[in-house]
Amino acid sequence: MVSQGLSKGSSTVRALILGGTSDANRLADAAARLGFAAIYSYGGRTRAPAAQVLPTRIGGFGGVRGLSCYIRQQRITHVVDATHPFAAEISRNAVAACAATATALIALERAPWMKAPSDNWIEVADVAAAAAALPEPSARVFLAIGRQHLAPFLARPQHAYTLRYVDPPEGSLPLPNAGIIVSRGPFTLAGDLDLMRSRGIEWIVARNAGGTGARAKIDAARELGLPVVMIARPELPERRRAESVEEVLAWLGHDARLGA
Ligand code: 3Y8
Ligand code: NAP
Repeated sequence: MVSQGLSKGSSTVRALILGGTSDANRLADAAARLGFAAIYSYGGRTRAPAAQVLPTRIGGFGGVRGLSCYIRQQRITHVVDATHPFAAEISRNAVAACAATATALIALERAPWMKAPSDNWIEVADVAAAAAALPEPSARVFLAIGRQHLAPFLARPQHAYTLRYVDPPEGSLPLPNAGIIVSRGPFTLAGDLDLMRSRGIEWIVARNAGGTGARAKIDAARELGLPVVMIARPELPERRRAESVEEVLAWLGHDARLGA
């Protein structure tokens, strides 16, 4: 069910939560419990996103201008960017739209995963560099970066790829030699160990998402002694940041109690 209006709550705070992550979901549940007036926003990337306790909107806003209009029309007082660290465009738009409308903004941003001494990571700047980092000889590669940014791997057709999608694939396979697992996270260590063993995985490609929902493959790779090509996060503009739901709630609650 998608509704347009914000949930009822303190008149001081009217929050827009840019979601799509486990952290955003935890924040939304807490905000609903605490009675903040808030609305949850998905970009509309998946067919059936997880239902939220908060009223929810799905789809783009129409760039910075569209987001600015939305903020004004809905009388949003606080924007929480709880999107994924690689969702760079919406995050940049949120910085610009909040500046244009003088709206308070905070990012709920989980810390990146840090390489442990026993990890075998090849750290690269982006997806193209990740494709270039794979070995020349044919290998069995777990390409755990979804479905949107696979084109660079067309230049490395010699590998046997295992992909993991949220929704069933439509149309032809994106790579000549690819098997697709349809599974939405959060994932488990046992599940990812089983996936890698049963498919004889030799390499893993991952984004440095941080958080817990996607880290099972990193722990599984360590346990199996497999190399991980780790893609660094995109640069984002300066903005206020929090690493915990509690910090964001305090930021919202502080304004709510003392008046914005
Ligand atoms: C639509 C909402 C929850 C939230 C779950 C987190 C964890 C599981 C791990 C792997 C890596 C990947 C991908 C991933 C993870 C969580 C979290 C996270 C990575 C959903 C969701 C939406 C999306 C969008 C989707 C992308 C894709 C990326 C799959 C819902 C399930 C690979 C990121 O088909 C597509 O177009 C999918 C697109 C952006 C990246 C890509 O390029 O394909 N996430 N993921 C959100 C929206 O519309 O606004 O459907 O319920 C949310 C989650 N995905 O329920 O606890 O919090 O990070 N998401 C990556 O890390 O590279 C999977 O397979 O190991
Ligand atoms: P993106 O590239 O940063 O954004 C592209 C466009 O999609 C944005 O400009 C905006 O359209 C729309 N959009 C994205 N997220 C939105 C949201 N939460 N609410 C409303 N509109 C949104 O985004 P992405 O990387 O495709 O990620 C899309 C969603 O998936 C986000 O919710 C993100 O949290 C989630 N997610 C992404 C990843 C990942 O690896 N990128 C991983 C896990 C979850 P307009 O310009 O029209 O406003």
